[in-house]
Amino acid sequence: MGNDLVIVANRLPVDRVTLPNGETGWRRSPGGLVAAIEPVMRTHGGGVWIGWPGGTDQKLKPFEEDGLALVPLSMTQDEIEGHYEGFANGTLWPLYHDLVAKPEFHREWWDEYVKVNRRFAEKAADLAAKNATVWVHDYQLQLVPQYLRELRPDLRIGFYLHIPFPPAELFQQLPWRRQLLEGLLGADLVGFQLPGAAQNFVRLVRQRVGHKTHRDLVYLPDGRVVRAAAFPISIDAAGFEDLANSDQVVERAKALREALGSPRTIFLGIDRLDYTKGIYARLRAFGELIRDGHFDVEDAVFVQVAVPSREQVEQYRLLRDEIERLVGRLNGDLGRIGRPAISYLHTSYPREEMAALYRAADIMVVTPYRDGMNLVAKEYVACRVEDDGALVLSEFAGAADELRQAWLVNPYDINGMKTALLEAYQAEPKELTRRMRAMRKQIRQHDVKAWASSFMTELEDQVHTDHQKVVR
Ligand code: GDG
Repeated sequence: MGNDLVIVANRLPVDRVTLPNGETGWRRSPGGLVAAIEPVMRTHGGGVWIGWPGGTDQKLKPFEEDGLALVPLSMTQDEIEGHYEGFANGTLWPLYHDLVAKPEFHREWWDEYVKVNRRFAEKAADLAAKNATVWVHDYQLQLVPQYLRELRPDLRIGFYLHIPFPPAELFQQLPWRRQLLEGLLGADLVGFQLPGAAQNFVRLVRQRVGHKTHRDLVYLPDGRVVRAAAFPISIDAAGFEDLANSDQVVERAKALREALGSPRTIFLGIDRLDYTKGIYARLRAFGELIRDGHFDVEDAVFVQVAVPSREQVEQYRLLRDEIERLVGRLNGDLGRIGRPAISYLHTSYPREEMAALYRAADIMVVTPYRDGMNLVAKEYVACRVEDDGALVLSEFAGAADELRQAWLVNPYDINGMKTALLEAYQAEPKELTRRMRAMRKQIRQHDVKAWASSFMTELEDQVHTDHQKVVR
């Protein structure tokens, strides 16, 4: 007995909610990952998902939610601080995002990271059937493939990194660089958002671990072959389109415009409040356009949704203060009574409200300094069912590789961003339609289901190839 498919991710795909009777219940988390993986689980006869449920509750038993079999893996307070807030979000996150913030290296964080990765691997080893497939997700769990391979050499193991994988010059700084590379090499297939990331990985393996490599393949001394390749993640495009077309969302989008005072143009930003997302610089650029007299608050407003994130981490608290100071200053300098230049919301919203915001906004502004993909940009495009609206997108988001018809910007170049914002503001409807049509086609053809199934197909083929090699 056991499961033919095991998903291992830092978080379970559910959020804890308090029910009206005071008891704890669960609600499916928003976000595409679970929607993408569910069909894959179904074709594998169910499968099981291992993840941290949040909090330090030690007593949670495996449970089922919405037909998904979930196995909670609890963490102690020390593990949360060392593994999650520490090594994952204080070391790896800034390092993998081009040093946008300074990564901290602490040996005790690393020890917790190792411990937690080992526990995830042991749990997956317990739950997987003979020759089962295990799909491990993201930077919090890069050692799991290796530990799992040691415990269960029969498994086929896939790993997918949702964030960028940095060039050797940056990765090299990590005191534990070799261990992390060896951790990933436990997988048969290592997936990245972009081809450049896969190349970075293969190059580092050659340089730092000394294995032979050829193109996207790594040859291990024991005869195993590991493949590194790009699988750009996407969204449930049809789902967003249907949502955007629903009466409720159409009505809500109208109401939002009116609530904002029916300006000619609504600019929109929606991001986790994270220093990689470039929120501060984009608001500055917008403020300067008003100050320079290109438009005023009657013509244009900026709605910025900043979704609370990692609030226990010091750098995130500082960032929040900086952004909120800037918003206060811009509204004080540029706003009028009943007309703030920036409508700033530090909160998260249900999916319907997100879709209504996407529908209401004329210009979506996505300006990360570095982003694995950025799904918000793709969701905006999917919701533009009238083929209008403009996307201003950072060249340094993975999404820029596919959404070539966006106004692409370098987020470090404030003047360049101002020019792009202004061009989008002044663009003719025909131009907007031409660009949006092309982007919508791309998103429709490359949705999240295609992403998940191409990863699974490659994973199965990869193991098959190894097997033939051994037989030969
Ligand atoms: C990481 C990588 C990569 C946000 N606020 C609300 C809400 N969201 C949803 C969005 C979108 C998702 O969260 C955010 O995804 P992003 O891709 O924009 O950014 P990260 O959170 O940094 O994600 C990233 C991604 O993983 C996937 O591989 O693209 O590069 O950094 O789907 O819609 N959803 C709801 N309410 C909110 O308030 N319902």
